[in-house]
Amino acid sequence: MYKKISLEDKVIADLINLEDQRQQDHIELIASENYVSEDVMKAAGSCLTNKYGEGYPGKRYYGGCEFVDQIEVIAQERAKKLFNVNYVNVQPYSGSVANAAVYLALLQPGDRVLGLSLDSGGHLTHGYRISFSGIFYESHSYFVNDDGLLDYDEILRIAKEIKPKMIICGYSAYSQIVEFDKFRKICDEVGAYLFADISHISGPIIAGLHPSPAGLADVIMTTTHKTLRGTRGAIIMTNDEEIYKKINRSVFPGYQGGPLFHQIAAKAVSFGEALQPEFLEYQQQLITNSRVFCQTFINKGVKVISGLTKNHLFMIDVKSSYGLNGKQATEILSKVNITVNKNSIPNDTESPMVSSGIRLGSAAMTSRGFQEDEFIIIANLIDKVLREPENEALLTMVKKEIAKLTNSFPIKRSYMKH
Ligand code: DSN
Repeated sequence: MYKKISLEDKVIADLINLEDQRQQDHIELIASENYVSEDVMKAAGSCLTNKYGEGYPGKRYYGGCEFVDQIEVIAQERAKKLFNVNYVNVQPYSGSVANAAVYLALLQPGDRVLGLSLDSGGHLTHGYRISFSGIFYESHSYFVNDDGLLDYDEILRIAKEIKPKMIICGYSAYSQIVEFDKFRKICDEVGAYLFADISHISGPIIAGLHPSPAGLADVIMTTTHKTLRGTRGAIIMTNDEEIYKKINRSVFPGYQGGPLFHQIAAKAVSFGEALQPEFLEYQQQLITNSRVFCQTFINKGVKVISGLTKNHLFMIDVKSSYGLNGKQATEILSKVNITVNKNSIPNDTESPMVSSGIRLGSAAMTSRGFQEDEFIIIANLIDKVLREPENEALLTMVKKEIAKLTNSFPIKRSYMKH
């Protein structure tokens, strides 16, 4: 049974326990967050944090790796099975470092890359000017169209003009299906590598609820802590042995030092959970919830970017819908214990620190057991609060409603049906 943490360092223990309470008391709608099982947390908090082992299983620079070697191989095997790929590197510390390693493996500094722009839903590491990807590479962008959708003919046109060495697909804030087969064709036409960053949609992909890039993309990267519901970190996958060798060299010694074996073990545990039938049910519910949540806003005339979502997330244009910017909307919702993040929207005139949108996701609250009814209630409460942000009586009432919901749906510490 999960208990509050007790440490000799009371200052840090108290702060961890306060954060735990915050997580219990808030409705978590940040699309990239989730609640891992207690088993995942135990592995992440284990003695493995003591171990160094630069290199790869069977080829380490340090002794004493007989058990961590086995753990790393199990993590690789489980990931291969989940994603139906031939080779997996499970060492990346984070998605951003993993993406940097992919660039290093496939490109030379200054090479051209083509990714979705940040305000269209792309990621910083997909070519944003102040990220390594925009600093060390010549980055170009494609954009969503006026309906907030990818336009594959337009992407092909840009690709022919730019002639990138690598095209990146897979996003942080795109709610529609990514057609990896179309991207493959575009890459074949212009002679580019296809790199799929599936961090947000890896859970639905595992469950067969979104097309998979396996067999289409040259390299696939996913973080492990979003819809996949594992510990924080990332993995890089490919079917090409030569690319795999380059990826391995780019991760270590290219960008990283010693692998974080406690995190690799925690990844392995979460991959084991994702191989269970309960995980597929979770993914199905997460998408059902997201669609109902999104539809409730659409029914109220709220401007949802790209229309009805097809995955676990969607974005609302809070400026045109409520006359608020994303920063204000985030702060107001936080007052009633609803956690979201501000997000740039297509053609945003505000800076990313302010933005005109918010991004909403269903992954975390679905893990707590929310179903359609609860997401409809939450959409109604969010809508009320954003329409009348200065109505203190309303905010107090909503906060009480939120407390009822969070008390009725405590954070689960195991997802297995025993
Ligand atoms: N920060 C992640 C997200 O929220 O989508 C991406 O890096």
